[in-house]
Amino acid sequence: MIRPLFFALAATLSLTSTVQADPRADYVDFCADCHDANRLGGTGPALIPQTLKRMRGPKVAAVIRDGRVTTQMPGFSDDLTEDRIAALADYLKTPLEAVPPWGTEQIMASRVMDDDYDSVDAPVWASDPMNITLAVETGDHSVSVLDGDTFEVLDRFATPFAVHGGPKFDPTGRFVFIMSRDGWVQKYDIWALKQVGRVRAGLNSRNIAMSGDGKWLAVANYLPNTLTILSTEDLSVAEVHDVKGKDGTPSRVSAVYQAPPRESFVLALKDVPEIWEVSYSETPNLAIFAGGLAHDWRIEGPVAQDTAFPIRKITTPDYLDDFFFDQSYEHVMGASRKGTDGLVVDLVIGQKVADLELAGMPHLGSGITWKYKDTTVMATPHLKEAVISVIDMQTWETVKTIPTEGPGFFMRSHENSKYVWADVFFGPNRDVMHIIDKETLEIVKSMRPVPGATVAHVEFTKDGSHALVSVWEDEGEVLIYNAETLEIVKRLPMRKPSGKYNVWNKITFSEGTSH
Ligand code: DHE
Repeated sequence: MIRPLFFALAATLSLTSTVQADPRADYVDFCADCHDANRLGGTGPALIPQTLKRMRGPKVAAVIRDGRVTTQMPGFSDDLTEDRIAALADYLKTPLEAVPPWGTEQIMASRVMDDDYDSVDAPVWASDPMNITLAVETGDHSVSVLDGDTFEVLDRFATPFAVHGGPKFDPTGRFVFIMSRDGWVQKYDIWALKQVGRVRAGLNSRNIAMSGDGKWLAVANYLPNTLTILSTEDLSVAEVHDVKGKDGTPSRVSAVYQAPPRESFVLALKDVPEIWEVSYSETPNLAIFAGGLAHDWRIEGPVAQDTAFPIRKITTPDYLDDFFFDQSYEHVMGASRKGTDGLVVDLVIGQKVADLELAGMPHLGSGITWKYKDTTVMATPHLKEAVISVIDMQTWETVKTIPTEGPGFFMRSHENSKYVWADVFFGPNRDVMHIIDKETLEIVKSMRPVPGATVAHVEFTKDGSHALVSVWEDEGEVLIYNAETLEIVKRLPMRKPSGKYNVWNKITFSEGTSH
């Protein structure tokens, strides 16, 4: 990074002087070049509390002082005193005084389509296209494209900074869309092994959802309080909805999910006790939202069929942050903000139909289902309690609460596997992976593949024969297990690998994976 001489001189002099810390000035001198004058990100990520809150304790100050290895972020310990570093770190954690407009015009201006991208007629590789698996590596913000049979790495490409949530495949499994917390959406062509383009759909975003017909991508935003709907074809903006509850209260969007049989997106809202359903049907059929609820519909934006996304707002008895759907997508399970219980809303009638016993802050987004006796059960880990809840999806009763060696984040299984894999993400036993028998609901094995290292998040191959487990460390790896014998058959070195996503399991909505 080249800094004008007078800045360097001024900074060096101030090390020994008694100059009062002025974090705003230090931001302009040392950070703005890469992170933008408004702190919303440039070549470096956004430096706002919404992004930085994940870096707990003194970590922000440590990055300013020491930099980040293998990135372009230098350390500033030669330029700034400890006091000034601490003041700058505090400044970055204060909310922006004003959020700049980020509507259609700004989003479209951010869009970059790659000049060197050429479409191909067939994959440029010979692997099974349905068994491709992506591994997100958060250590250096990249994705590895794996052949699901040989586990050969076909490509490794750069993503935007800090990817969150599952990448979403189009229904053919050829294109994948990846979102970062700074609101960037990347389109990548798996056949061509090339990025197609990127667009910044929000300033701080949560996750994305693909419409069942593959035409639209919905982006849930915290900043601004909007839902952005993009065309999957060219990442152009179809609509940007201001998100305001029935009484006009603006709200952040906690998450957006697709409900393919309903031809809609379903939104969890952070600041109003409502569930929203946004139709992407070309002929929105109000009859499917039976029960005289047509008055809940509101057409916003242009009325033309191909650009209007009608919204239905359902009032809920509580704020719901996180969702899980049954396979029919009629019922949505929601976790209450208090983290003490949950409820079930029937989307057809727009009403709560059951309460759920869910203490310990369930992470419903990573819940899974399987056939159990004569019913279907759903299981979810809890972020604040060392248990897994197993719930009957017909009666909504808790079938079993399975004690674990610590709170977990992710769970996975596969139709062809008799086991559920559940990590222990928090606490001293975060190196443990539990194996649960789907019939007995007992933990049958607790594995510690790399003692002391966090192991988390599992994905299966298309046929369920192998399970891929992340060793979630800077110099980490993805361990390939034989899913039957539970033996490791291969190890792939990776940089802090997080989620893995198999094309087939995702596009067929396998019951063993999150949707
Ligand atoms: Fe996630 C998925 C919410 C923190 C890694 N996370 C999701 C989803 C939601 C969610 C709603 C499902 C959306 C989807 O995939 O489309 N996550 C939240 C939070 O509210 C929480 C607790 C706090 C926050 O700051 O956002 C949170 N999540 C984290 C992390 O700290 C993790 C471990 C590391 C990171 O990268 O930020 C993390 N979340 C993930 C991953 C998925 C995810 C890897 C996708 C899982 C999958 O298999 O689909």
